[in-house]
Amino acid sequence: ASADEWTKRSIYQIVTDRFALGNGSSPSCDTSEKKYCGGNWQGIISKLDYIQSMGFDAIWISPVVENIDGAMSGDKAYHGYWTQNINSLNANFGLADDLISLSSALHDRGMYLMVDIVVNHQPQTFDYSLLQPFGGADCFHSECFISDYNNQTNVEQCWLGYSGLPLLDLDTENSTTVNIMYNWIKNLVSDYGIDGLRVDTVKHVRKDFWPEFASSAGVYTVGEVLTGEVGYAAPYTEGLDSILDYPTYFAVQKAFINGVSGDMATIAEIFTEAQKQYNHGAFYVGSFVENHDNPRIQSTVSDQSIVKNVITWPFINDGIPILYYGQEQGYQGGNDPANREALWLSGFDENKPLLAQIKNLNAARKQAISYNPSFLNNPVTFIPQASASSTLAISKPPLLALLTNGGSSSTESWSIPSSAGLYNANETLVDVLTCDTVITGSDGSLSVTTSQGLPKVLMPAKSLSATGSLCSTE
Ligand code: ABC
Ligand code: CA
Repeated sequence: ASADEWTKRSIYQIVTDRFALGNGSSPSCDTSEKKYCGGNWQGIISKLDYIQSMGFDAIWISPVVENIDGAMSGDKAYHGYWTQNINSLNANFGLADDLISLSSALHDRGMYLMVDIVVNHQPQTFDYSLLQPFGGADCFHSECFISDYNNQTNVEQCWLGYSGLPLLDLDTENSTTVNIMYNWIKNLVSDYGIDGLRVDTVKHVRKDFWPEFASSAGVYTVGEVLTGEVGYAAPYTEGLDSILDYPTYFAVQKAFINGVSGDMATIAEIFTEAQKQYNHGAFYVGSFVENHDNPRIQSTVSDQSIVKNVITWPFINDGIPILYYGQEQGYQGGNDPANREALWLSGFDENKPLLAQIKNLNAARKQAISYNPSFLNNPVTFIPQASASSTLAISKPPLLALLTNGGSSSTESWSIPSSAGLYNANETLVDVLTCDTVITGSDGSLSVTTSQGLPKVLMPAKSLSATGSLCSTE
């Protein structure tokens, strides 16, 4: 599927080993052991109802290719990022038929499959011939660990990891190697009916490698460029369709994770830069507030009002929302590996408060897309607020999101002047997270106050369908 087709979607990110088992069992899973816990592709198939009922219509799964079987520094490759052979599959997750079944099960439901892929490196083994098809030291850049993130050649041609856990850096300057990779991705996508790719370690491969990689893939590509700088990330939106929106992720973390001491206005500044500097604006970015490489929000934040505000962000901006599995269950794991808890241990409880909110956010976005034909091409604007350090008003008609980092004991106010031109006089707006209503003033302006620091996502009553699942008026 193309980037434009993906913009309508909402993605649920899965660590395959930690989501569900095909046989329905619930083994214990100690994340600190860094071992396989048993999750597999059949397990995902068995829980597609759970994912779809939250409103997601795409999943992103861990890398699928065969990984080293042994341990590196005592750790196993349960995450899938330690490729041994790009031409075979990771048997811990299933057989080729299982992956094909997952892909068709998704397509039968009108859902998309996004697969994580790694080009940049392979783990070091005692026997180079195990690394297929690149079975020789000369297929890799010579040994040097990345030591200077300000030196782009060092970032591209030296190795990730360290001597105890080295990742051999593929020689992506060699045309034979490069062509193998272009052919591989073309075949992988067609063999398994893949609809999109999450591309790992993009900034560690020269930029001009990516355009032909993306065209060989022929589907939406979203790259991981781990940086807080919009200017550094921007050029990568030329070669791939887009990138995971890490710069805004960091701004969101700073704004909310520090509570009221964080500055909400920074989110608007960084995101506005992203809209300006990225190819296709921010429309094709993957927008997220948690993932498998960073501590979960609730590892440091306990105030549920703040959590609810943070979780709202990916669903109300220009990008494609991505939710990291376990957020809906209120998981609290810290840094890798603690943030990769087994989801089956939650019992897939569908009565959790955050799950209800996520369902509403997905429904609101879908309703906005169908109500306003230009919703997906209309960039969000931030409406200046008097208390800009603790509040944010984000407009993307018919949505207006009001966020705050004040926390559950704060009272916050937003004022939307009539000059913003958003509303008519005396118009009824519905907060789709609670179904409460507010009415605009006689000049079309809007004043809203909340007492518990909760987020609001307002939609004009006229934009909601009378019978839909979202605060139906009948
Ligand atoms: C293993 C163990 C861990 C242990 C670790 C040292 O080794 O499991 O317990 O802590 C996979 C596995 C990991 C595993 C690694 C290493 O492999 O998932 O569990 O960790 O073998 C991608 C994937 C990631 C994956 C790999 C490797 C790469 O998403 O899951 O890890 O295939 C760099 C890369 C980035 C990579 C990330 C882990 O490391 O660029 O692609 N992720 C700075 C640098 C970044 C750097 C980041 C973290 O630090 O600029 O390049 O990411 O080291 C901002 C700045 C940024 C700065 C951030 C932190 O702050 O602007 O520049 O990032 O403000
Ligand atoms: Ca490299």
